[in-house]
Amino acid sequence: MRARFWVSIAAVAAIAIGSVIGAVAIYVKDRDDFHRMQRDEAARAAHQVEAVAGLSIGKLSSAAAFFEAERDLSAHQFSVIGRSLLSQGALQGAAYIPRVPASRRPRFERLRDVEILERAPLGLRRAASRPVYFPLTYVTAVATPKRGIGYDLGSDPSREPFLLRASASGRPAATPLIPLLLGGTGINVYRAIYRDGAPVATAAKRRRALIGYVAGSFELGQLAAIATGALPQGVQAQLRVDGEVASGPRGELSDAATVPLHIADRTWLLTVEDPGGPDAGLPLALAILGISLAALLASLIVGWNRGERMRELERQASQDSLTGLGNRRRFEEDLAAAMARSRRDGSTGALLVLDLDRFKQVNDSHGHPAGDRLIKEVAEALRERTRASDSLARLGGDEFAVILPRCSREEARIAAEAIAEEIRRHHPPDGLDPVTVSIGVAMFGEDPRASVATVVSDADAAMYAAKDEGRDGVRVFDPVSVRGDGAEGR
Ligand code: GH3
Ligand code: MG
Repeated sequence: MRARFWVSIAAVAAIAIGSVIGAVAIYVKDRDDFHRMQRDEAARAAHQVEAVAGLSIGKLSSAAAFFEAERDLSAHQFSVIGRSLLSQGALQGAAYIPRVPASRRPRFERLRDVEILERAPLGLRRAASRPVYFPLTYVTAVATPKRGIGYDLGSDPSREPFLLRASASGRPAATPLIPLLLGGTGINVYRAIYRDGAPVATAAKRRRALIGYVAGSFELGQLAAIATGALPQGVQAQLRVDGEVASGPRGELSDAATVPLHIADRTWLLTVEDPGGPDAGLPLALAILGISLAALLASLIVGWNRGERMRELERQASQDSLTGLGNRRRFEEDLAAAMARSRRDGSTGALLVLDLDRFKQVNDSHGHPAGDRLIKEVAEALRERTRASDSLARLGGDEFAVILPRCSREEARIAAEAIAEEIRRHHPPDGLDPVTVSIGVAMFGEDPRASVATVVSDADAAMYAAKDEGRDGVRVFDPVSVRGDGAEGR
């Protein structure tokens, strides 16, 4: 029973552990799927930003090529190509500065919405004083008369190193985040312009061939909007550059995907946090269900085991361990119950008390274990000779009791004779001699005042009478005769 109990508990534990493992496996798979999806979302958004920025940097190259060819263009050709670049968005503005003696004022052409003044502003003078042209950003004053203010990017210490980097490398160079001249925060990307056809294979050659720069600017808000626009609704995007959060929520995003984002020669980081997250509901429900089921089964098994143990203890407490028959306690309960039943239905029953004859001799001659075996054989013979409704008990030593409910005095006598005959004829194995038995019979149900004790004592008296009569016989107690001497003959 213990083994069965522990096997059941192990099975229940396996259910609980299995459901938890299953739940964890489902959750891990969900989480992996979610992270893959989130990484894909981040990569898509980063590519979108790179594509848009790449397009603008490509336009810078077109503008650079335009300026490289400047020397070979007439004012008219300059104007036609310049307008075309303007309409494509590759240029915000262009000014044709013919090579004229320094004493003569340069002539400006007004293109699109950039106000270019006829009078040389501060920026131009600076530019003219350099060996190369630096981009000039112009803003128009609102006051009348409108005066433009030129700003020479090369004069700005936060921009100049990147202009120099672009010219030295021959590739577009991006600034870190800076305040943009036209408002907001963002980055500038510079591209060097080299004299048309000049050798640019080495840094020294590039320095000699340099004639100027083109610049593009990217407003941070627009970059962030491109990334956000490429993401599903509700997904948060954070842009980092140089270790700082440039846009999006501050601080670390939890359970987020981060991908690199390249703009010119600078790498940004795009971190994306999808609020969806892996679905923990199903795995949680599975784990709870499994554990609840296991807990329920465990409590049932423990309860059932306790019941089994109680029944086993009860059985042991009322059973004779050698023969498996009822013991004296059980016998007294059975007799009381049988007497109560016979009082209820007005029937009579009989108690048979049996004692083996000269049993001591068996022990003495063949040893105690042989005596034990004989006691078991007698118990077996009693079982064979009685009905299922009869109660059998071993009262101790070589003494047994049989309760026969609903039987008359005569029927009791016949049953006792049959038992005596069965034992008499029984040939035990192991070379033991057959034994005989003395049986005393007492009726109950005839005298309503009789108690368990008096019926037992009546049967005992009858049994002792049988012993006195020479053993191997049945005596039925006769209540009419004097107690103690009341056993009548067979
Ligand atoms: P009598 O005919 O007068 O009954 O003689 P007896 O030898 O059977 O004597 P009695 O019934 O008084 O004694 C029964 C003996 O049974 C006493 C004891 O040595 C023996 N005995 C009691 N319990 C056990 C037991 O569990 N196993 C064995 N082998 N012998 C037992
Ligand atoms: Mg005896």
